Amino acid sequence: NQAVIGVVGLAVMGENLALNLANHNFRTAVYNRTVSKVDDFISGRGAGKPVTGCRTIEEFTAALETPRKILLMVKAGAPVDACIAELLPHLQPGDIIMDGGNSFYLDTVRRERELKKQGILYLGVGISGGEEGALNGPSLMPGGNRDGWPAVEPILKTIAAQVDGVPCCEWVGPEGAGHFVKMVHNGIEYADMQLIAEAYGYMRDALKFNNEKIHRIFSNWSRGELAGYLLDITSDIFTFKDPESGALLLDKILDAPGQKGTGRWTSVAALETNTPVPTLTQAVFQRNLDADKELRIRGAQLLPGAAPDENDPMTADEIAEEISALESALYCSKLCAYAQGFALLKAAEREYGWPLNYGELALLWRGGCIIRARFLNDIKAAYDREPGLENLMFDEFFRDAVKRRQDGWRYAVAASALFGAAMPATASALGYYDSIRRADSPSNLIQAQRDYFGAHTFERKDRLRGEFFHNNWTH
Ligand code: NBP
Repeated sequence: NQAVIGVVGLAVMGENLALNLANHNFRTAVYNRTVSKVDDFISGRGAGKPVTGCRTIEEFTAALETPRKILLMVKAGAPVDACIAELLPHLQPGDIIMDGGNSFYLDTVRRERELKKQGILYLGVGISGGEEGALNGPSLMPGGNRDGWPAVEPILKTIAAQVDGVPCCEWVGPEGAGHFVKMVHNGIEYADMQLIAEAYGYMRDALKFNNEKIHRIFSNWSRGELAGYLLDITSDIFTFKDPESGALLLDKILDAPGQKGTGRWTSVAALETNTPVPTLTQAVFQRNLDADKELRIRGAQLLPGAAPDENDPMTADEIAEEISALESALYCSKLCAYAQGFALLKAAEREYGWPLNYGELALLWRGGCIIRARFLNDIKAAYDREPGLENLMFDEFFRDAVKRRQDGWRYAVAASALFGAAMPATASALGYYDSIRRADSPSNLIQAQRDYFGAHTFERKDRLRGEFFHNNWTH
């Protein structure tokens, strides 16, 4: 009774994925460095399911049918290399190793190339959806050595989230493409979360709405065009009471955000490939800035802010307008964040030769993952209309969507600036939008400055591109 697949690493993700596989009747062998976790799993959540607990690597590799299909779910970085080194002496050519962790995509490129030389088929599989997704259906972004795909395709497609009968799992591309796509997903996730938090901050600090009102607004938005998992959970968060005080739990949570680094990788990859992703990067910077609570407390004491007029209370119409402007700002900024993320995906083709199917990627993210949202259907439709779309913002549907909303977006950014209630990611998105629609940028001045101090030369508007000139500015 050989196992169809094996999972190495029984922490949160590995354990839930092993259960997901077993629940779909794939006999699953499991192994974990700390062997007691195997025993706990077999006698606990895995009891009565088609799982084979293995206490050594030898037992584990012997328990698997060939070619072996092994899913690594260990901490990203050195642990992945350690697991591969431990497995290798017990594998044979044609065996498949999948890394389902949040590995850095260039590590995946290196591992795939090294293992190919030994006949081992290596796949970097981006997995999103956290604990719940892992158990009930994650979004899966497999890439790497395509020769390994046919054997694992039916398994991965079965355990993935399904939306309208379509599994959120499709081959992404060669080498590190799967992990690259997962990384960009996480970068978009950072921006998405930050934009929602900024709308909350504006409602709380500038509009002085109470939590009940903010809850109603998020809950309304979550049923409209912004519908998606992150707004659902945001709305839900406003219903949780702190068991100790009875107050809203959110009000008790320290405003010092954590991060595990995948958002930062997205920004680094963007810088390395000269791809502007200001909203995604602003979201990472904002986590850094907000994490320094002490600095902000000192800043609050030392730095003067705006002095907004203490006007009469707003009328119901004015309040409705403010809310509608904020919703427009969130929609348009979110769209810019996706446009930046997809531009970075495009850079993977340029930089690494990984042609990606952008519409297909939007479908992968419709279920299972954190950024799942109704909106992704519109992105898929945009790439169906024009697979080579230069920038997501150029699509006719989105151009029209922004046309209808841009007044509200501009108002929200301006009002937050006047009030001094920072909405840096929202503002950066508007800056991105206004920059990509400006045929004449002020960078002629930058070129003049560079030529002035460093003789870096410039091209001229009245000459062909590629002809460079230098002016003697100091004669
Ligand atoms: P962790 O990232 O916390 O990793 C813990 C696992 O790694 C344990 O099984 C541990 O074994 C094993 N491990 C370590 Br640490 N060093 C090892 C080594 N040198 N050799 C062998 N095994 C080693 O687990 P997780 O939160 O389940 O996440 C797994 C992967 O999935 C990560 O890459 C994570 O970034 C990614 N991911 C997580 C989520 C999420 O929501 N948590 C979502 C999507 C992707 P031990 O028990 O012996 O210490």
